[in-house]
Amino acid sequence: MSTANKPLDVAIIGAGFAGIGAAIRLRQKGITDFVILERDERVGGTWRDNTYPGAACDIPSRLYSYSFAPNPDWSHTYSGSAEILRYIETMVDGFGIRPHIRFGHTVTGLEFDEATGLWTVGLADGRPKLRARSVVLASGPLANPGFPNIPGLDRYEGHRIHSARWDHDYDFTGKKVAVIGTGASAVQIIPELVRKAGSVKVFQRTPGWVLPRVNRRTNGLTKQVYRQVPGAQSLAREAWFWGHESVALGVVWKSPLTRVVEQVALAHLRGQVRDPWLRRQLTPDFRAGCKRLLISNDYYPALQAENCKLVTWPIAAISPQGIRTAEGIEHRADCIVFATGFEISKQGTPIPVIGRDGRVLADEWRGGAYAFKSVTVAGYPNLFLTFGPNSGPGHNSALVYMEAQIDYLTDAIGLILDRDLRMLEPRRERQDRYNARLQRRLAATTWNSGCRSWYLTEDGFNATMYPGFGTQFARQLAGVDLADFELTTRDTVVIR
Ligand code: N01
Repeated sequence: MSTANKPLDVAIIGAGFAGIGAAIRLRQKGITDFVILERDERVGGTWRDNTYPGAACDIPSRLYSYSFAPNPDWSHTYSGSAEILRYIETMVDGFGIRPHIRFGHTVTGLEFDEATGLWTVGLADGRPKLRARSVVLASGPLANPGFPNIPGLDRYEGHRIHSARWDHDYDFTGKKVAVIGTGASAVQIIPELVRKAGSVKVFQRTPGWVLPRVNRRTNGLTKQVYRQVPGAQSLAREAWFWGHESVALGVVWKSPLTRVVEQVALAHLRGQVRDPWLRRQLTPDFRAGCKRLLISNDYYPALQAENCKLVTWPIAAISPQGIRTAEGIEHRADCIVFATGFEISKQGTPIPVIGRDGRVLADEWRGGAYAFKSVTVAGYPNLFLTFGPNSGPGHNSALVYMEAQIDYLTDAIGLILDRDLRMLEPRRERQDRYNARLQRRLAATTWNSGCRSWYLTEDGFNATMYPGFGTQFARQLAGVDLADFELTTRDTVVIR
């Protein structure tokens, strides 16, 4: 591995699912001169950070994993966060990735030097800068907890916990707990809290569409089949993939099938909630799919437990003792759980990125982020994004999308090294054409149908989701099309 002085072939930022996956694919291509820079002391990203009670994936594990690292031992259809973290750690050791990881290395910024074709990677805590021919920015969109902008937040004297930084030492027994938020994290946390706490008040701003979840334990015989029958795991994965792919028609696009999804969710609500007033409070007023669909069998029952209460009055302020709602009631709470999502940089970059000619990516993305096929950006050669702009699925596994991005970017990195390129950069006109088409297609999707969600900027620009099938997303990334790129060799020859 290189020293700080000798440029690396690749610097990967982040040891979450994406960074680890990219590292595995690089090694499989014979590229070994790379490091993974990880700010924490452990791998796992989202699955290291989200350890709240009930944390689990709402996509089946067989599909929420890499096809190149199948796991016959998933315990359930939908696995919990600890099991997913174990899966990531097993990959790290099984594929020999651990020696590449530099823990406790926080990246502070990236700057490209056109003369040498190298990125300089700034590091916190006085560590010397690194240089690398290519950078994979795999820091993840859901890395930093987001707290709401509610007056009085700083004056609260009780205990506060964010879903993505759970405090396992806090004893909820007998406590008055307030939960702010009713998104994907909240619906997993609330049933667990209701079991432990004295009382739970759930502060809902917008009710979501909730679909039933059928979670089965995988028995020994099935695991045996997965282990011993060639192709059994990939067949099961394919079945899950196509099952999810088929719901795109109702979840991604506004179509008659969206009504079918809504009817299934309403039947679930009617089946689980008897009280018509509560049902009304829990009925969404936006199209299914617009916000992330929630998958839960125990959320509605938890809300109806004796010690739980749904509060739908808007929050006016947080007081030293609890939460004050708009009608003037103060709800005292020993602890506030913020299930309020993440700080997401759709109009900026997680760290400063300076490209060719001193351009600043955050400035270019001020109106909303964009890229070429979500992975590369004109003006920023040899930089590769995972979970970049418009790479999110609404109906299928993020890991399928991630794998497509990783294969694409590792092919491109292979090209840079094989041809000894100084710069590989997407052509701006191709990038513009790609995004113009993408935004036209987004207009017909459920996400752009008029609800507030973390997918959109304040102005309603969708820089997050990919408007299509997973198959289309993967196909557009199947192999690097050289016609999309400007390649510059070391002696400044531009290959057109
Ligand atoms: O966050 P969210 P999350 N006053 O942003 C509410 C992934 N994930 O952590 O809807 C009152 O979805 C906000 O209300 P509203 C998944 O991609 C995956 O739950 O904006 N309420 C909302 O209810 C997901 O999409 C899994 O009106 C306020 C909640 O806080 C993403 O993570 C599991 C408020 C935030 O919901 C984020 O999910 C969990 C305020 N001022 C998460 N501000 C899997 O299973 C915010 N809220 C894979």
